[in-house]
Amino acid sequence: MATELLFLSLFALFLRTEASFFEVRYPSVVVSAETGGNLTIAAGPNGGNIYMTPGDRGTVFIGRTDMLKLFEVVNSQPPIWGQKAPYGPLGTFLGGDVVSIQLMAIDPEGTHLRFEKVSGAFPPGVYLDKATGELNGTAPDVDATYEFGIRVIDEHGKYADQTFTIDTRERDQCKSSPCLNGGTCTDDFGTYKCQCTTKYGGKTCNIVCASQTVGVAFNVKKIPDAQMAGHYSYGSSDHKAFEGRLGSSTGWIGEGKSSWLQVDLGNLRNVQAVSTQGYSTTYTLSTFYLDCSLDGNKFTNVQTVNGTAELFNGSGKQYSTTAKQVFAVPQTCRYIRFKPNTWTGTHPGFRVEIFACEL
Ligand SMILES: *[C@@H]1O[C@H](CO)[C@@H](O)[C@H](O)[C@H]1NC(C)=O
Ligand SMILES: *[C@@H]1O[C@H](CO)[C@@H](O)[C@H](O)[C@H]1NC(C)=O
Ligand SMILES: *[C@@H]1O[C@H](CO)[C@@H](O)[C@H](O)[C@H]1NC(C)=O
Ligand SMILES: *[C@@H]1O[C@H](CO)[C@@H](O)[C@H](O)[C@H]1NC(C)=O
Ligand SMILES: [Ca+2]
Ligand SMILES: [Ca+2]
Repeated sequence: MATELLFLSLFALFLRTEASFFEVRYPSVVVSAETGGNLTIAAGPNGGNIYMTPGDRGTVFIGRTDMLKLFEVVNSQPPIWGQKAPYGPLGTFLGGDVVSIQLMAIDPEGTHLRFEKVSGAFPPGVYLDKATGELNGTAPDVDATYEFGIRVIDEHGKYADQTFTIDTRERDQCKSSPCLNGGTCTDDFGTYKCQCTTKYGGKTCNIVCASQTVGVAFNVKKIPDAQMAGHYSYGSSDHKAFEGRLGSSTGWIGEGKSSWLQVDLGNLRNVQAVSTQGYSTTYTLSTFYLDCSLDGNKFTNVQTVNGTAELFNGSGKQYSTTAKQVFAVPQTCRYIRFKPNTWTGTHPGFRVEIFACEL
């Protein structure tokens, strides 16, 4: 009895462990499926092969993966950097020069390549076209070496990295002697600066400052009304400060010597001359002083070479004549005050223009 029981229980154990749902046994070959979902295809021990052959245009999938495509990817060689792009310098470029470099790489399988920067930095202003491998742009005006790593990637995700450098050289923008009229040139980043001699201004010292109006004149009005102010103006309705513009049909009228007409240029300028016209037979300007200020608070008078306040001439009785006065010493100012000193008629009355260069 005891041996029977032992046999039965061993048999039950055997059933549980070896319980195949489906099994085909050919000598040495087993195809079996378990209830749990495992499928086993086993070839025999003596060099048994397993063949899976899809039909015409058929595919062997494992999961969703086409096995032939998978092997293509596995076997794909990484791209190869070409001879025209050896490790190292891609060239030396002068500031402002056009940079146009074709990075050369091929894929042994001939798939389409794309390019990516994986390290370092391009010169500012130079960009990589990721689809074509072109480096395009404009070289910066600076002495520098830019090192960067590029990865070229094929359609199978196989890649090769390469490090390159681009050298840039600062261009001497002073070489062409751009500063006119005795100006001194200083080379700069992508540009130059001119230190002009006294009478000249502008980027290339081409402007005669004493001929360059700031635009107070009535027909120009670059200086807005709000930038003109009068101190002790005469009368109430017309002849306000903003009417003191050269060529205006009216003008500014002051009470007397303590009056002034102020023009705010908006920024600091190299001021070199002024023009005035009287207002009418009754309101004129014979002589005047000029005050100059950097900040609208502290004013100093425009002086002669000797350091005394310069007395300028208006047109006096010839009230409609334009009287231009060029400074003996150019002044840096933002605010200019016209201070009447003598006049004919009852009150000083006049219209103005100012000549200056931008700094
Ligand atoms: C499938 O087979 C594996 C490996 O032999 C086994 O660990 C797993 O338990 C089996 N799964 C089922 C559901 O039988
Ligand atoms: C880069 O330069 C090349 C050659 O001059 C030109 O054909 C290409 O269109 C340029 N690419 C870009 C993105 O500017
Ligand atoms: C400046 O001073 C010199 C000598 O002191 C004199 O000859 C000249 O007339 C003065 N010029 C002005 C504009 O005052
Ligand atoms: C103003 O006129 C007087 C007399 O004609 C002249 O001597 C003087 O030099 C003039 N001043 C200026 C600054 O032009
Ligand atoms: Ca490849
Ligand atoms: Ca330069």
